[in-house]
Amino acid sequence: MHTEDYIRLEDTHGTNTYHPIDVVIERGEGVWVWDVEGKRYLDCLSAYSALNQGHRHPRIVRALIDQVDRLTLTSRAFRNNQFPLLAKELCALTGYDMMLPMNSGAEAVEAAVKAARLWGYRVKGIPDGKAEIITCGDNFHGRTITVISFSTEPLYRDGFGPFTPGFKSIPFGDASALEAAITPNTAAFLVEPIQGEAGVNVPPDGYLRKVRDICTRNRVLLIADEIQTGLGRCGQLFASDWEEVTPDLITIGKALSGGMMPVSATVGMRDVMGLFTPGMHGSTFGGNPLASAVAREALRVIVEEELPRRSRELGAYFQQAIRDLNSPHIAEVRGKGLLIGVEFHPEAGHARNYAEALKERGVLAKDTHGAVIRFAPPLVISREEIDFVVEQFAAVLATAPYPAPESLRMRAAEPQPAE
Ligand code: IF1
Repeated sequence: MHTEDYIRLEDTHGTNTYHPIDVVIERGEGVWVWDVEGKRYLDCLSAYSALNQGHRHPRIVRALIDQVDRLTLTSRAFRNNQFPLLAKELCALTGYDMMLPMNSGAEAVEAAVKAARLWGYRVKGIPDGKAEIITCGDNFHGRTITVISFSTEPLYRDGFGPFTPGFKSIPFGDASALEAAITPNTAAFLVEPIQGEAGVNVPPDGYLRKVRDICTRNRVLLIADEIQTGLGRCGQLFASDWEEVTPDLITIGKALSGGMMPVSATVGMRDVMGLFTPGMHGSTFGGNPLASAVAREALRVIVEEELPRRSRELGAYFQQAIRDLNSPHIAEVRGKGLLIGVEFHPEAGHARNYAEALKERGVLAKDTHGAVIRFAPPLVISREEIDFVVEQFAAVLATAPYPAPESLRMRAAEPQPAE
């Protein structure tokens, strides 16, 4: 079968929830992937930062194979010998007392919402059913009904009501808006340290420090969603570390398994996570021994291969190399570590055109919200491989008409396709 055969099958039998770049990948190793025609590409998306350790990191593959040959699943009705070790090691690494294991990122966010509400009622004394959680405009935290209940993106919400109540939205990056939105019934503030899906939106310096102080003064839990920004992606273990902020709860996912399988967790101190008692939460696969063994090795790789430091140093190098292109098409280069967003001027045309052109030159990157291309390669990328990406990007920019013809402009009327 060829590329078009796979595309036809997927479009016939797979629900149409994405507008993917039409490359059919069959093998991956490190930063490279190969399509079914044998063509090689450098992966600059890392499955939305689930592949910080690169495709099929040998140590994580080995951990997967060793564990799958012994035990894959017990459910939490019984105990296993891997989950306790993951719990201990994740808490030691993050500095928290307890963790709740889940599978998808959205499930970790849902668990954080439940933990915050439980704390609001049991500890803060909010009247039952009145807990409020403050979230940010342009957020992305997942696709479940409760999580899209606080999305501000019509494309993610329309047609799926009625929604879960108890959420209030404020502008991202504005600490005074948080102070103004807090009421005696506010249990928590949920925020991404950098908004990934919104287009790599970096808040003003000091924002996280300010919201930390506001939450502390008002007895509001600070929940950092580090599912995309965490585990080295932004140049520190967690993006919150840049401002030396310690959230009350952190959600973690994606690279927690090195891209092997869905593994997520919500971590926090005992005064919050200790409120859960048997029967209050659960998951068939949450904390399974296979996921636990894989996650333990995925974390060891992040620490021992110094991926946060690599991300910090190579991210600065990558951003500067793009800025040095001095392209008239580019309005801004932003981000932290190896989470980089390149925003195009409207006259440069839809970012999708640049993603398609990069694919033709062996680089896989993805546009988001029409005007931004995200460059987020695995953190194991080398300087020479970054140079390859920049060279292809320079060649694409050199041949892209500027201003772009009307046909290539952002079609604001059309909803921007989901990721
Ligand atoms: C899609 C992007 C979207 C996340 C943050 C929770 C989750 C995500 C900060 C939920 C997931 C993924 C989901 C995927 C595309 C991608 C994404 F932001 F990374 F670009 F959608 F916005 N918190 N992000 O980024 O984790 O349940 O998916 O494991 O849904 O299209 P999940």
